[in-house]
Amino acid sequence: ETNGTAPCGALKIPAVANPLAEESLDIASNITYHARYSPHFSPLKFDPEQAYYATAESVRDLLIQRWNDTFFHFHKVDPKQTYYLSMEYLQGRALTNAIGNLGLSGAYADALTKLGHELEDIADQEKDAALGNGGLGRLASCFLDSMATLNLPAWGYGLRYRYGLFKQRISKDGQEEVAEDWLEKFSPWEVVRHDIKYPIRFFGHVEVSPTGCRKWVGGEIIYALAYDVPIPGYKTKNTISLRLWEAKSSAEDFNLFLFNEGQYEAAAQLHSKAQQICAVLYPGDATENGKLLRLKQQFFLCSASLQDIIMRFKERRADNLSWKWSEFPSKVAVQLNDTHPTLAIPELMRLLIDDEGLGWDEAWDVTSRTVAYTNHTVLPEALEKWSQAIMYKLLPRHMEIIEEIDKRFMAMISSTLSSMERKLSTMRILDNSNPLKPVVRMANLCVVSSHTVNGVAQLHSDILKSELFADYCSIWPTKFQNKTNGITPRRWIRFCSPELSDIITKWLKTDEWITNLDLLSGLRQFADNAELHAEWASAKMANKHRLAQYVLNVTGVAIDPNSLFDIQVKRIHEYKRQLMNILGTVYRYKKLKEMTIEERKKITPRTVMLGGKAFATYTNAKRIVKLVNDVGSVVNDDPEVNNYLKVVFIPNYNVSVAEMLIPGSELSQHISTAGMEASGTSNMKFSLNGCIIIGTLDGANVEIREEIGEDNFFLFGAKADEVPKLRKEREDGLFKPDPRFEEAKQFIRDGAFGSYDYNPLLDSLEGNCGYGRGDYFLVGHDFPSYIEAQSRVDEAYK
Ligand code: HBZ
Repeated sequence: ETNGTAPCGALKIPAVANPLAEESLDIASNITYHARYSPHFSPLKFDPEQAYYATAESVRDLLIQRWNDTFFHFHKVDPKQTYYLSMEYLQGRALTNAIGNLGLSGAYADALTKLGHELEDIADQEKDAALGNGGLGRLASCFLDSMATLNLPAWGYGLRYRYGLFKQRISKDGQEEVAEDWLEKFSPWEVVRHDIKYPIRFFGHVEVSPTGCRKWVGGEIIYALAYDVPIPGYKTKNTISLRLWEAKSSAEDFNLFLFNEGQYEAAAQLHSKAQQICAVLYPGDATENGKLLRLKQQFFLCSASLQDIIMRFKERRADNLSWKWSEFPSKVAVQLNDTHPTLAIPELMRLLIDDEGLGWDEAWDVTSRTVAYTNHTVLPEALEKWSQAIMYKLLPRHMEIIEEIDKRFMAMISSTLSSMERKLSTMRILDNSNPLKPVVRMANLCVVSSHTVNGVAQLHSDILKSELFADYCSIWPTKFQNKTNGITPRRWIRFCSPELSDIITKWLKTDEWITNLDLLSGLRQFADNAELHAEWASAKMANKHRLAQYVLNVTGVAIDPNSLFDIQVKRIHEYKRQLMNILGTVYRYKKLKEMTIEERKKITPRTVMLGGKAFATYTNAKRIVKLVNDVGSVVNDDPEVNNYLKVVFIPNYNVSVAEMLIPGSELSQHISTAGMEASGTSNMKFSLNGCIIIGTLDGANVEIREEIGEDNFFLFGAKADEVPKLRKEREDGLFKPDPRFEEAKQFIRDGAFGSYDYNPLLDSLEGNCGYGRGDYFLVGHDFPSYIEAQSRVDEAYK
């Protein structure tokens, strides 16, 4: 079924116009079949929930054949496989995506109508699979869709967290976190593979044989069991796998004797330890226990995935007795999604040396030609460092291997470079500068061991080369690359905004743009076409109405679809500067209050929407969430101005909520301190949906601005290369705040939005507070140019 082979063995599988035609399958009867004969619920019920599960199962039937065909095809062809190792996948919902990728949206909608349901209501029943925090996790999921669509032989590996990212509830006290039970009933998209199970060791010690071979023994063994999720490509049969590991203890570890003695907890000790491993995404790591658990999770992912990868590599050469380990890097690419799966490096070395009997040099050659690392942050506090003491305890053999890598690396740079002494201390993998708490620098281990290191936008990759990894770049200049992030156009326009997509397809006279966004530039020739403008405006208005209804449902606030819809949605972080947005909104509110009725009538009405989750222990982020809600309560209830301004906090921002918000957006805010947002990906989603950007020259904003043109990007704020000087000036007491900035802060301090004490939050923008470095994120510096850019937006919108 293939018609040629692309580089790396990527396969061209011809698109099937109507896959159902060949299968002559009756969708409605297949759904009914599942409702009847896959009885997950009491019989004879077909309400939306049951209809969802039956529909999903009928879609899964269609995917299974493609999935098996894909597996066997690649098994036979044996191309180089890409393995994406990620602690996070923010998959969101799967039903609409799968049906859309199969080209069956219309057929399923019709079938469900026959059965008395609407596809949209049924799709709404699905819980988001939120096995990730934010951009990094969503990037992993977008990559899976794109790799499947590009017919690439790729696999994703991750963990099957019992509880994913928390559900955010908003009360009068601000954000509350509630466990999100995404598996409460079950997920119809996962298939447990009872035959795919690997032992994972923790703790124990290293034994040395008389011949000098080292072996890791003892400790505890937990099993990794595979759960596979099919990832269908768009308009192709290629259906790849996301393999999520679940932790299990073996029956032998259940102590029947103790249980019968009434010692129930002791009897099931290992069972409960296994359950902890995949219990939650990102367990709090403030305590030693929390750190140990997070490290266990990371190793669990790495060890299980590498054992699986090696098994597959061997399986594919079962008929060839003369294969060599040196071929491994030409058949296997392991991409590390940030440093979280760094332990894949020492684990691959251990498996090759201790289990497969390779020598150090051969194992190092294989490992360093196989592994590549993507960096997603330059924030020093986000660069992982693991205590050597914890590592010795949990992974004694890996710690030995890391020490050896560090030793050899030091020897290499000492012999090749002069006067490296000063840099050695920052380039080393082991950081022993604090003898009480020696640590392993995971990013350094990744850089030293990977063949390629990439940043996620041009500016970010440049900063990696000139700052964070500058010393390494001087010895390995070609190791560092840029790979600007991307998003899947299927989920982020085709399926979430079918109206706009149909218009684009109509004018371009092809839907090829859905797999090749370069073709969108073909719309330029119609830039002045009034008919296109009218169609576009009507699609946008329909999406705004849908969004307004959603906002009313979840917040009780009625918003006006004729106002400018201004949206900032992303994780709440001081560097992303939601605080600047809300201060600007407070300033706008104050000015509106001071205006006469006649003056107000000239104002562009605006609805400011903010959404995002704050990490549970991030105090200032939680204060920002509360402030936005408090400002909203006052502004929305103020009859003098609420025709001109509404402020809404969108609760529980997640992938499905984004799919609702983005199509209805007109202005989106990407306003991080320059140099701090590695890329951003929602900026791409908003732009794709015809939304204008207000933003700084940061991350992928820079490249987006080049693509969409300066007139579609309201630029403000300091440039990345000015930031250090501005911080220094602040430290030296040379910064003079703009009176508008002072006015907005003072209005809040005076209690305009209630009695909650916002002084600690506002103090972080002054003096030497916040990060101990006084307005480290330069809100005060950028505020005046931000306000002015917002005024330009108001004028342009008119
Ligand atoms: O990765 C984000 C970056 O902030 C964003 O700029 C970029 O577009 C995106 C994809 O490249 N980073 C994250 O989302 N990071 C995390 O979620 C994270 C999770 C666990 C950590 C540290 C960071 O320990």
